[in-house]
Amino acid sequence: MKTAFLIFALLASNAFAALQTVTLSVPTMSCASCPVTVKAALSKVAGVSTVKSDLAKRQTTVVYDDAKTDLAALSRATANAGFPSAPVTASK
Ligand SMILES: [Cu+2]
Repeated sequence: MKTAFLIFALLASNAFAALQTVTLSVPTMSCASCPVTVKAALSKVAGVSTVKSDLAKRQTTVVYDDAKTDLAALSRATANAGFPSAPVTASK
């Protein structure tokens, strides 16, 4: 029963794996070089395809493959670079 569920979950996650777009609020971005650091950190995460930072809004929009990474990993990446972040919106 458990194994069957696991196999189903694996199949389902592959079938529905898709690019996700999330906007992260990065409140500590304060100068022109901050978004560069944030972008570099996010770009290193496997599965991330596009990173766009908006310094004025202190937000970064990330396009990622949800089969390879997740929101927690993205937040961890920015936090490790010195910029804690939190999702503003998440859409499919
Ligand atoms: Cu800065």
